[in-house]
Amino acid sequence: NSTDSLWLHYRTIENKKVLKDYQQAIQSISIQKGSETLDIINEEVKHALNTMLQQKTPTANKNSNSLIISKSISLKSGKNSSSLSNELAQLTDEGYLIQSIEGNTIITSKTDIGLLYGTFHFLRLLQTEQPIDDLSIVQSPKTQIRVLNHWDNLDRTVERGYAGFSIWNWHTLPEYIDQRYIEYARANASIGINGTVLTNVNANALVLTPSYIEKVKALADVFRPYGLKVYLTARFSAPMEIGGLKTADPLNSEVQKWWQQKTDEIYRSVPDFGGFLVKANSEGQPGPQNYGRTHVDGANMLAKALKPHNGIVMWRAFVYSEHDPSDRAKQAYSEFVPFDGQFADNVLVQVKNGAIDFQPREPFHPMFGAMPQTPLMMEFQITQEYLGFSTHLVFLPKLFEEVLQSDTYRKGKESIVAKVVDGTLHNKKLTGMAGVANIGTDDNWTGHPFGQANWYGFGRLAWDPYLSSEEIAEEWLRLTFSTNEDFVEPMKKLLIQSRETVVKYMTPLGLHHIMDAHHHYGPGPWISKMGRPDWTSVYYHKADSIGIGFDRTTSGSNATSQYADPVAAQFNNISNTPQKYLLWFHHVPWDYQMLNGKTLWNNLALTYQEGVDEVEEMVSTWHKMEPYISKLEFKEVEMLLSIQLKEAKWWKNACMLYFQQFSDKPFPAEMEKPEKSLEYYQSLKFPFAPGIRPKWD
Ligand code: BDP
Repeated sequence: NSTDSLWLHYRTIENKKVLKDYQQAIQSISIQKGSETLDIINEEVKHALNTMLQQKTPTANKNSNSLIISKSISLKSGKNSSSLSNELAQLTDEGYLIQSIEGNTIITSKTDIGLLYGTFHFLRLLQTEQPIDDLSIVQSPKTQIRVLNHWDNLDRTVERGYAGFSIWNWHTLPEYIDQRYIEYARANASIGINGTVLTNVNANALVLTPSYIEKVKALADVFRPYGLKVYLTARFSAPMEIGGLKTADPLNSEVQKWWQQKTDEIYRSVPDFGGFLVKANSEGQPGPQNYGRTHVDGANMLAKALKPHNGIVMWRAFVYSEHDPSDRAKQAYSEFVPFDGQFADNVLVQVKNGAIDFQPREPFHPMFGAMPQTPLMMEFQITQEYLGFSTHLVFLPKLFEEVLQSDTYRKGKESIVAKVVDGTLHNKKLTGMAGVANIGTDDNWTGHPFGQANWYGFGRLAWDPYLSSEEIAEEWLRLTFSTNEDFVEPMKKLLIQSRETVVKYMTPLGLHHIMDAHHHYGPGPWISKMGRPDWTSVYYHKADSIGIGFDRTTSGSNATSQYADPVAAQFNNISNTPQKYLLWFHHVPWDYQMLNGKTLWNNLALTYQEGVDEVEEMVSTWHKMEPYISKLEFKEVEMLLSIQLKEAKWWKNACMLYFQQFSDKPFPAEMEKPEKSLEYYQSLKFPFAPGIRPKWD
């Protein structure tokens, strides 16, 4: 199966002419030696060339047609290094050059890791069959912290995980190094991911005890030569739970000392430890507010302990209080924006892409651009908690791109979210992007073979938030399956469309959070009794006899006022609000006439129907792909698509029947009639739906 080895399959070059060109261009290789990372590069290149070019490329220093991989400082003096000095000066420590010079191909950088990234870039060019005779590539990552967030528990269950158990086998660590750890590090390095938070944000303090630190060290040692740093989640109450203190008050000197000593202890084992990720005072997690202190007090206390070691704090902004009756969409902004400028300089505030929670579609989070003096880090969810788990094919880079390209207007036009994330909008030194991982013990790593594209795409966008989702789709398809245009073109179209499709059959026109409670599997627009109103669906869709949608304008919750003015004005005005966000910002009458001249009710029905029809198209496209895919994978995806189709219909039927109670209108003729009754859909229960979840919801 191609997907067992992720996007690093290194198939023999399919196109005969291209193969010949490559064989011609790479007649010998010369790769620097002398460190673990350089050894990894040597092995990777040899293995890749053997299989892709079907030849054993000799190691020699020929005068031309050579592939030379060497740090800039060790490049043979002479034309090579001097002609590159301008380009070299532009590189960050992780950056690299790939240049064709006098018949040779030279990959160079300032550091071993830069060289590793450059090598993977070059191999990607071969895998995707790009010309390599006139290369002039200068690359540095646009963000600094490019991390996966594993919501992995110490018992190996994964919160919102749909690809098996956690790949961290705490039981057999530190002695036993699973080959998967190495493959994991290699895959991340190949797309430029440079950090991993091993543990769940709903944290367990035990990971900070000596016997776990020893295991963490073993993982860090494996990851280090791949440029991958280890981070941990810090449970705020750890000083009490494992430290025997009576308080975790961040202003208490004993507590401060405890964290300082704990941090020093971690660094003795893991000298390049990255730092802590913290979920505090959110959904039952402890935090500084338990002691009447603020997020700043909490974050800065940890930052101080990490500072001497160059560690960082990633403090999450995903907060909403049970005591705050205001619109949940407003709460993170209200709590954090007043603190702008008060966080220590090694703190990043980690913000989810939207203000509610990883929905199939959300407008960008209003915090982006609103804290000019605080590094804000993007948090995307790669695991598909709200997008069909690992049975639905949804290409997330399209969603990520939509957010990154959104214009915040914070400094006038073109103040897009990508510029907040890469720090250029407000000249930030510390920048980053986090992705909640979709990785588990499944053979294909991500449950759905196409889930790999989301891990891949996250990494590529963390490196360069300006990449287009089309580019990423094409790259991934070519790397993973085939470079045949008859495969790549239709499948690229399918991937790009898949995100809009899921929005259409789950939450069209700005609807959100109407999935079933707890597991979030399937439709549950009727969910109305939960521990808190903002855990119900009715809180979000507000359907009644007049219409549907959440009024977040000035006449409603006024969440629109958290956006910069042209954006706020746009969202406040129903006729200017993009239809994709209509019900996010407005409570709209069922008869409201939309751009196509049809009523809201009919548009709702037609959009759900389109979602279903588009999954049908996906199925038929897939059937044409059989010649390009292994038998097993073809079958797997075929089965998964049939689940997706069944569930798309389920979403449409359940939601339309439920909303019909309020609209009291017939379904338009173009909508296929539901097969079952509303009572039937409401009676469905799924005790086996995967993805362990916390007690609070
Ligand atoms: C929600 C998940 C929950 C997480 C929470 C978070 O349902 O499992 O703990 O986000 O991000 O999406 O902290």
